[in-house]
Amino acid sequence: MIIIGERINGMFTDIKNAISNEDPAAVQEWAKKQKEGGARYLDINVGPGSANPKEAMKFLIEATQEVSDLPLCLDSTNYDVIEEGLKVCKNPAMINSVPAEPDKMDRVFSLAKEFDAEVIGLAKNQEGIPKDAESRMALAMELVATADAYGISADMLYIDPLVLPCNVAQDHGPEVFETLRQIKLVSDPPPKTVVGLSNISQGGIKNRELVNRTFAVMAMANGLDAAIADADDEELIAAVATARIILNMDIYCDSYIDVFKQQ
Ligand code: THG
Repeated sequence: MIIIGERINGMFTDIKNAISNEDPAAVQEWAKKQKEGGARYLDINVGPGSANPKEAMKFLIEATQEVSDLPLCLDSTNYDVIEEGLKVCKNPAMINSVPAEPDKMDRVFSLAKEFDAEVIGLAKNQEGIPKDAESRMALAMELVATADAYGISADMLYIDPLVLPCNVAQDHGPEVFETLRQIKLVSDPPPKTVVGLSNISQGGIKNRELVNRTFAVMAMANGLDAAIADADDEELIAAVATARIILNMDIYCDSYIDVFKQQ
């Protein structure tokens, strides 16, 4: 499973302060730390309530790229902010994200084509996030078909079935796993899959890291390809590396956790 480091996000106080003080230190520290932890992409999110989100996005990207060559996952619901970010990315990026809504898909898939970017498509639309796997699948299929019409092949697309906190939406868990399984049957090649892992334990759940880790390996067993996650959680990384051995995705060697981090 590919780890997309979640930590460069203005939802965290140190990153929020870095933006308002235009001080890149915390951003760069997290860029380096997440790569060392095993992240293969870095999520970049200016957070809620940024006064100038376009400038903030550019600042975070430029700060990150001074110390890291990892591809970036530009995380915003404001597509002008995404576009501004794509212009300053050195490597092809990932756009995070687009729901299955025609006007938004038009904007995002056009940007993806222009900038050769991968795209995360969300299993939601104007009506919100459906509960059952069937309805999530209908939205996934709409995303795959629309992307194809814009010349974006399924392997450039990551479908996010959308993970909700298990203390408020416990009944969604099995539906998410079922969706992950069915997505691989949609097309050949199939789209990839991604989740926001820490969502599962948001909102005052005890043992957050254990909940995240357990969800991660269960989702991997159902075919999950990538997760926006805490690359600084060594036990999560160890569990993911171990699940890859058990699922026969990597060759066993005694130092497989170190090997996973360096891949
Ligand atoms: N899908 C996609 N993108 C996403 C998400 C998703 N991007 C954002 C989010 N969800 C994934 N990233 C995070 C980052 C942090 C947390 C959860 C998900 C988190 N933060 C602490 C909290 O809320 O408790 C903040 C603590 C603090 O303020 O210090 O858990 O689902 N495509």
